[in-house]
Amino acid sequence: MQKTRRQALKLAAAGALGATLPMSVITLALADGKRIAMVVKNLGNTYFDACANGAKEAAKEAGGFEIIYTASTKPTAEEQIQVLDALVAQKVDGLIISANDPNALVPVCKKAMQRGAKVISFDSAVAPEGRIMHLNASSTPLIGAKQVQMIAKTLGGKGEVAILSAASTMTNQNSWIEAMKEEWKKPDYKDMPLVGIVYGDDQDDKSYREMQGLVKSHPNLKGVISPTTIGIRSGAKAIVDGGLVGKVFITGLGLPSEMKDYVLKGACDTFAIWNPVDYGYASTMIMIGLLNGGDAKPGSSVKMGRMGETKIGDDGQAAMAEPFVFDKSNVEQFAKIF
Ligand code: RAM
Repeated sequence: MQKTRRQALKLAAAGALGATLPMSVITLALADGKRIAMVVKNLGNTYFDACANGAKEAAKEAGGFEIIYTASTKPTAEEQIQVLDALVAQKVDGLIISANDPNALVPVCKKAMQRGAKVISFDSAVAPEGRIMHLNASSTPLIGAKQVQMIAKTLGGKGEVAILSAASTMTNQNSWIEAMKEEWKKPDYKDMPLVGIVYGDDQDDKSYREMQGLVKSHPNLKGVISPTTIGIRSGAKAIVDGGLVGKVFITGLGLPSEMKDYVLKGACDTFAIWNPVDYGYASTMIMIGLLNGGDAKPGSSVKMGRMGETKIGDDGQAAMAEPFVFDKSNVEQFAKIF
């Protein structure tokens, strides 16, 4: 990169990003090579930190790419659009987005693509008009069904169950909840009714309070499914703090490193997740393929480096791999990894 261009970028970065993004981001953004921004739901979520580690691994393996890992403080569409706008102004080459709202992000994503950037989503999808493709962690029906099956196994198929989700606008949690409801239609679950859905907005304090509220408003509640790593860890904490171990069980999608203690204490019997490092890696490898001149059309296959290949469906979506299930027998081993 020319020195003058670097200096211009430095000024633009300081003006456009200085208020929103941490200093390290600005430094990385000024390095040579194509710049890929991984824009996640919000900062301070260890799940996304692991995804970013995978993204950096992919960039290093491919060579010639820089990763800008960033997000807003709060997981809202409004703040996320500001972060994206700043990155578009800074002319990043690629955007890998986990959306706080599928539709609200479309205009800024379209603007990025009109200016020549490649845009894909992972984790929580942007609506089709706003991205080239979306990479799901795993099959949506499978993730939904698995979570209902896990709580049914813990409860022996009997008792009231509620869902503690992230924000009501988040694409991934909403599609998993739809898939859970499909599974719930089976006669196996006739004695295990779904009694409520609440939203913790992927904030620890709100998720904790929503969990306490569920227990209060449903005195016969036996189980909670939380399809978010923030929700499940906060819900599990509320079970332990509230002396509810053995009375109420939580399951869902969690990180072994954050759920280990709650599994050992008995607040959670079993939970699931895919490897977030692999997920960030796979998404970045797809972006690198696009930046190297490849395409990602429905019906074609895209390469994900050491994660193999995946076929894109007619809806412009593909999936990475199967989720893993954790319990007492393996949680400690995986807690060392993610
Ligand atoms: C939280 C976020 C993320 C989701 C995981 C399972 O970290 O909501 O989007 O995929 O949970």
